[in-house]
Amino acid sequence: IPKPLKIMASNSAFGLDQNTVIHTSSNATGFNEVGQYLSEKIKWQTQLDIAVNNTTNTSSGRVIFIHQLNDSTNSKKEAYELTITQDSVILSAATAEGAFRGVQTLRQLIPESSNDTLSETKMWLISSGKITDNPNFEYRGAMLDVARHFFSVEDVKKYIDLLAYYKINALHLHLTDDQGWRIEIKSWPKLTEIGGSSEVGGGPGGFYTQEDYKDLVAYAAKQYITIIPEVDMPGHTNAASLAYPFLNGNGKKVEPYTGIDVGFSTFDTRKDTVYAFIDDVVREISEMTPGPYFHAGGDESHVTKKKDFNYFISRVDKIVKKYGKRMIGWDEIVHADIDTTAIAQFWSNEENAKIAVEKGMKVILSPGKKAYLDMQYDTLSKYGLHWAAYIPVDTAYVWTPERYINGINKEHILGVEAPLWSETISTMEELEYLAFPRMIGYSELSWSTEENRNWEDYKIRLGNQTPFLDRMNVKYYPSKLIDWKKATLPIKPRLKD
Ligand code: NAG
Repeated sequence: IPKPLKIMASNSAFGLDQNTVIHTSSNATGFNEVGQYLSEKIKWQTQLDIAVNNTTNTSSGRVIFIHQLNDSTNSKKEAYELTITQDSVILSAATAEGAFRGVQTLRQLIPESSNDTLSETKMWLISSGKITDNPNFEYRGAMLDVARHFFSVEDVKKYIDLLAYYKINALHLHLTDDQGWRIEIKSWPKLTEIGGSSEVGGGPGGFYTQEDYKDLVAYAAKQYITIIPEVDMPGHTNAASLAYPFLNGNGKKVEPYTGIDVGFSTFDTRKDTVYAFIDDVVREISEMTPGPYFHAGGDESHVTKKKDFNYFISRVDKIVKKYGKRMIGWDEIVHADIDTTAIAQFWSNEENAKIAVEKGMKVILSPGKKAYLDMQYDTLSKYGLHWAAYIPVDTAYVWTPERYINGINKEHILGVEAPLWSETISTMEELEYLAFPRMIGYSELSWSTEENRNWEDYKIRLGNQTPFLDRMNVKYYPSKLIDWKKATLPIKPRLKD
C-alpha cells in the first residue's frame, strides 16, 4: 500500500541475507543516503546488517542496486522501477526522491519472517517481478493540529516515519488556533510565552522553539516530506490576541480560551500594525521552511465582515508571496482577490471549490465527510467528533477524488490531504487510534489510480499491514471490517533500535 501502477510478478525470489550488499549510484545526489536508509530499515525489520557501497564484499553476496536513470526525458520526480530477480534487486529512479519512494515498496515486499529451511543462514525471500510506479497526485498530505493539543517533536517524528512508509509527501502543521500558539517567533516572544501555555481542557500546552521546528523540517525532508506551516487567520486567533491585544478585532476583552467552539475570534483587519505583525510572522516562518507553501488558514471567520475578510486575505496573499511562498488557504479564501497560484483547500463548501477552479486555482481535497481523521468511526468510537459524518474504514477509502465534486477533475486537483484536528485527542495513542488505519487508505487514494483501487483487494492488503503497525507500536483502531493478520511470532516493539 499504496498499490503501484504496474506489477508483473514472476516465478522466483531474491534471497535477502547477511551477504547481500547495497550499491548506489555514486555521483547522484541523495542516492547514497537512500541506500543508507534502506540498510537501516532492513536492519530494523530483519536484524540483518547490510553493507552499503562496500566494494570488498561484492563477490559473495547478491546485490541491491539503487541507481539513477540517465534518461532525462523520463524525469518524473517520484517515479521508480523495481526489478527483482533471483540474483539482484534493481531499483531505478531519475531522482533520489523517486528512489526513496521505491525503497518503501521494497520494504513492504520483505516478508515478516525468514525462511530458514533453504539456507544455513537466515534468508528473507522477496518475490521476483517488476514494478513500475508513479503517483497519481503530486500532493499527498496529512495535517496535524498541534494547537488544540500540543504534540511533542518526538510524537511528530513518529507520525512522519509512519507517513513516509505510505509515500505521503506533505505534512501540514496547524500551528496556531484560539487555544494555543505553538511556534516561536523571535520578534514577538509573547506569542509562545503567553499564547503557548494553554490548550483545550486547560492543560499546559507547549510550543516548538525555532530549533525544534527546523529539526522537524529537516527530519521530514530526509524522508522527502515537505512541512507546510499554517498560521490560521484572521479567525481562530484568540491565543495571538491574548498575547498581543492590539491584534484583536472583535471588540471584546481577550480572555484565555480552552473550549472547543469555533468562529468567535478575529484579527483587526483595518490596522497596518496588524499587517506589520503578520509580515514578521510570515517572514520568520518562511525563512525556516524550505517547502514552497505557506498556509494562511482563513476558515470560519464568522465575526469578520465579509468585505474585511476579503481585504485581509488579499493582503496576506501579497505578504506570503513577498517571502517566496505560495499561499494555501481553507476554501473560504476563494472570495478574496488573490493570485491564482494560491491553492484552496476544500473541506466543506463545494461552491467555494468550484469558484476556485473557475478562477484557475488548484484545489487540495479534504472533504470533511470523507477525509477528516478527527471524525468518529462510529457511535462507539472513543475519540473524535461527528459533525461531518461517522467515517468507518471503508467509507474513508471508497470515493474518487477526481469525481467527488462535479466539474472538478484531475487537472484541477493538486492532491488529497487528511486533516487530524485535536480537540478530542492529546496523546500519541489517541492520535494513532484516529489516524490508523484510515490514513493508510488516504495514501492509496492519492497515490494509486482509480483503476488500481478496489475495497475488497485493499482490505486484504490492509490486514497485511498488521506486523508493521505492531512493530511500530501503533495503537490503531482494530476495525471489525478488517482481518488483522497478526504475526505468528510475537513482535517486540523495537521503536528505538
Ligand atoms: C472545523 C474547523 C476546525 C475544527 C474542525 C473539527 C476546519 C477548516 N475548521 O470546524 O477548526 O477543528 O472543524 O472537525 O476544519
